[in-house]
Amino acid sequence: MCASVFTGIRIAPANWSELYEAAKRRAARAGVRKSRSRFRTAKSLEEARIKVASVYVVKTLRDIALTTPFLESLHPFYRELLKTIIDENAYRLCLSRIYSVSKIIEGLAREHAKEVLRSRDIREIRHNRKAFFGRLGSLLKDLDWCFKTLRNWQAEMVKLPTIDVSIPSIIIAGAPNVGKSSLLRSISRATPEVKPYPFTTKNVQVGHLELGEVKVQAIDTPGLLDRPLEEKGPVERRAVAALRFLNGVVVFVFDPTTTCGFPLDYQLAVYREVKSLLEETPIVIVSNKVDLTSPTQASELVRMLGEEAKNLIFISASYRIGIDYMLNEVKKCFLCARKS
Ligand SMILES: Nc1nc2c(ncn2[C@@H]2O[C@H](COP(=O)(O)OP(=O)(O)OP(=O)(O)O)[C@@H](O)[C@H]2O)c(=O)[nH]1
Ligand SMILES: [Mg+2]
Repeated sequence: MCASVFTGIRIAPANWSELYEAAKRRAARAGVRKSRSRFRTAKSLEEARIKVASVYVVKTLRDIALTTPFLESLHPFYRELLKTIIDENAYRLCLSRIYSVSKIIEGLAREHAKEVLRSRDIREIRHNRKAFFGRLGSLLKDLDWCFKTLRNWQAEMVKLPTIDVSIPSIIIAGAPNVGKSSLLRSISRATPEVKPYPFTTKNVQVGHLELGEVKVQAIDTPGLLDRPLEEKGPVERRAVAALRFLNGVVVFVFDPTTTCGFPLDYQLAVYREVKSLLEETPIVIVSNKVDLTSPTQASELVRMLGEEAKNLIFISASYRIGIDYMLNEVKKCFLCARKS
């Protein structure tokens, strides 16, 4: 399994003073070899304090700025996923501010260390050291909002699933509560939460399986509502990201029993919308909850789908009915997609 693009992130401090105090503690522990003159020892000591504090802060700031992924360097799927968590402009701004402040601190430390060495008496040495820590404090204070905001986003980012964008995916989509997570459970080793009410799944979730020789991943997505893309909230946009940017086959799930709480014409509108999002990704349509479905409900779905009903597969995710047949159809789609 590949490592998530969001692992190894340096988490931002809880607030500016956490970083500032840590730098001061490190500076206080700095030691120098004593020279014969008290004046020279004081100079070396204060210079060392400035160095130790600045090296620590600069490294921390750079680690935060450089290990938190740049939007542009991410695969479009992860970029879209990240956009459901962050405010794009603020994210870019904070990362670039954190980085530029690290450069300012570097220059400032150099300048103040020189001032310390140029000092004519002990009072001046201390004054220069204090001036450095004062400037350091106010620069970090200005980053306080960025630290807090970034830290909250990072906490969400590390929870995002590890999806290998280079291997084929079975992307399970549909209206809420139709049985998507139950289907993921029945075809893979994943154990996502299944509940008898809508909006249980809030994030994309991944499970692994083999289709013959081929290793694939199955992606369960949050339920989609019939509303335009611009009106979709972050949870739905995660499903859209998977549909638009992952390679593979989409399995669209209908629930003709409507025990999911969404009438068939509503589910059909969601289906049409999903199809419009897909460019070349093949789509397999399944009618779930066959164990509960009456003949009237089944024929109503067939009627509504018209021509497209010829490929409809009746399954039960809970009772594993029709699942092997469905997987075989999915496999055929993978093979077709690879040939074309
Ligand atoms: N009888 C029956 N119930 C099913 C079947 N598949 C799923 N269910 C039930 O339908 C309800 C919703 O199932 P989930 O798998 O959580 O549905 P979901 O589409 O993932 O729901 P959201 O994540 O909220 O969008 C649960 O009570 C399941 O037990 C099935 O094949 N037969
Ligand atoms: Mg679910």
